[in-house]
Formats: sequence, structure tokens, C-alpha cells
Amino acid sequence: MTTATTRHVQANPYAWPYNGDLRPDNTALLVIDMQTDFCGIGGYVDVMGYDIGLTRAPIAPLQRLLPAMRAQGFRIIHTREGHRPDLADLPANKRWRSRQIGKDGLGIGDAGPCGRILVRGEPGWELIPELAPLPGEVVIDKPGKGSFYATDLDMVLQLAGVQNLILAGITTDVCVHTTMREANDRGYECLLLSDCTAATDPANHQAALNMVTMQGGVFGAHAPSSALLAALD
Ligand code: C5J
Repeated sequence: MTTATTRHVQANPYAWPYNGDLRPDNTALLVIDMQTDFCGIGGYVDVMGYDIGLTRAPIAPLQRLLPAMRAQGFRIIHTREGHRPDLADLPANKRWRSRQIGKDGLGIGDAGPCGRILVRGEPGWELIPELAPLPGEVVIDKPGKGSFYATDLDMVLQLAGVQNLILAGITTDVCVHTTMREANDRGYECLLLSDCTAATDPANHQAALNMVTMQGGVFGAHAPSSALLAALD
């Protein structure tokens, strides 16, 4: 489809979106799992021994991007990974694997420095205050890595008429990539923001970006947030 006015982000491997139809009415920004457990002191990623300086890198670019997108009326949706306090939605293998690396064998559901790890309602599970949702912005609670699995995200996007999905948050190689793949299979036109995402391993971040661009953009495209801001200007 072509529209009277077309707008593109200079992205890799193609100018995004493919049809140039980029509007607040048909485009949402999905901010994935910017929770203390993934980027705060004493959270899950910290307990696992990873450098939270890496997973905190998207905060500053997102603090620049969010006001610009909100000012133009773009829909902002946030996600949180987490489990019910009784852990009824935590697969045994996910719990077992999470205990293989954590300090003192701590894993998902166990009490850590920020409360029970990745359990809904605990301090570590909260979205970080620097990127707190505004009133009225949808927050999706997800038990898995993908944001579509066992959530109403697809329904929320469909009812809002969203066709283009811009992905930000952490971690690039796990929850962001899983979500991008899920979204791609559902027909959403996806853009991953390279500086508004991060992984616990910079090589994995780069590999995740490379995977997006295979086969002419098999999952969509990626670009720095500066390219998106330039397109919205
Ligand atoms: C992980 C996520 N890495 N949000 N979750 O376990 O990427």
C-alpha cells in the first residue's frame, strides 16, 4: 500500500517501514522489560554476575525518544517479565536453569536482594523509575520471553490498528528478539532500535542485530533512535 505522504526511517537493511506508512495511528513503541531485575543493582541480572552497565545503556536514549514520540501521539506499550507469587506459571525447567548461574544458587522465584526474583509485585520486578509508564500507557505482564505468549498484546495492537512495531528494551538477544520473531510471524512490520536495546553480552547484541538483517530483513530492520527521530522531525 502507498499513501499520499510517505515517511521512512533510514534503517538496515531497508528504509523502514517498507511501505512508508509511518503514523501515530498505526505505529507503537514497545519498551520491553526495563525492570530492576534486568538492569538494577541487586536485580536478577546483577545477581547472575553480569554487568548492569550494559543493560542500563538503553535508558538515556529512551529518555530522549519517549517524550518525542509521546508528543506526536505515538502509542507506548511497556512489558514486564514475571511470575505469579505461587509460581503456577513458572515452568520447572525455566526455574532449574535460572538457578545454575545465580549467586548462591539463587534463581527465579527465590528471595534475592530486591525481593523474590521475577515475581510479580516484588521490588525487582518493577519497571525502573527512569522509564516509568505514563498514566494510560498499556503495561503487559508476560510469563515468558516473548511478549505475545500468554498475553493480550496482539489483541491490544489489533484493536488500536497498529501495523508497525518499534522494539526497544532488554535484552536484545532474549526477550526483544523473541518478541520480534513473534511479531514478525503475526504480520507486524518491525523495527528494532539498536541503541535502545542491549544484551548482557555485547557480542550477542551485535549478533541479534545481524540476524534481523539476514535474507533482506527476515525479521524487519534495525536503526539507531537518532534515525527514527530524524524521520519524525
Ligand atoms: C531474560 C529478558 N534475559 N527480558 N529476559 O531472561 O530478556
